Amino acid sequence: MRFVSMAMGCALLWGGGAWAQDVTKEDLNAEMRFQGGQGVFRQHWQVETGDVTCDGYQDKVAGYVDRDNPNGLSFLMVVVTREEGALVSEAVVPFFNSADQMGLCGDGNPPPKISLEQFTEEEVREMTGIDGACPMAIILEDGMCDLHYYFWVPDWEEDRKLIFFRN
Ligand SMILES: [Ca+2]
Repeated sequence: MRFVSMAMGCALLWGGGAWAQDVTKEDLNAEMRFQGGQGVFRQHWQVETGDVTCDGYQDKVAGYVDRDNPNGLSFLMVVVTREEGALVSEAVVPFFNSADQMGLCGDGNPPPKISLEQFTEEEVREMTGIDGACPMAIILEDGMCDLHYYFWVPDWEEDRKLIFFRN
């Protein structure tokens, strides 16, 4: 029993962010391949770098128009970060010509633009109605419809941290 609690103590210690670090280009390549398959390397990605998880380390956001998605023309956007040293990514796949709230207008030509914008915690609370979101917004702009905002919420769910907001 004593051994178990010591082991847990170590895990907590490492969980304190000791292994967190900036996401590298190699990390991004690995996670893009994981999320999008081998075909991602034939695509031209937009890449943005910034701390979208609010842990003090640089993350990467990449995306491209996916014309090979059998479910329809879509935009693959992947957020890559490190959590407690482990490489983690989350993908969103909004479809073009979609009436869905998360959908994009147009046909992907020109491609939507990814950008990062710093908000205040208060502004994000007003926008999303929740507390605890990292106020560095990931913005997806298709030039035709309302901006799409994504915020990383560190304590949201085990496997899903990105929340979506649109005016
Ligand atoms: Ca970060």
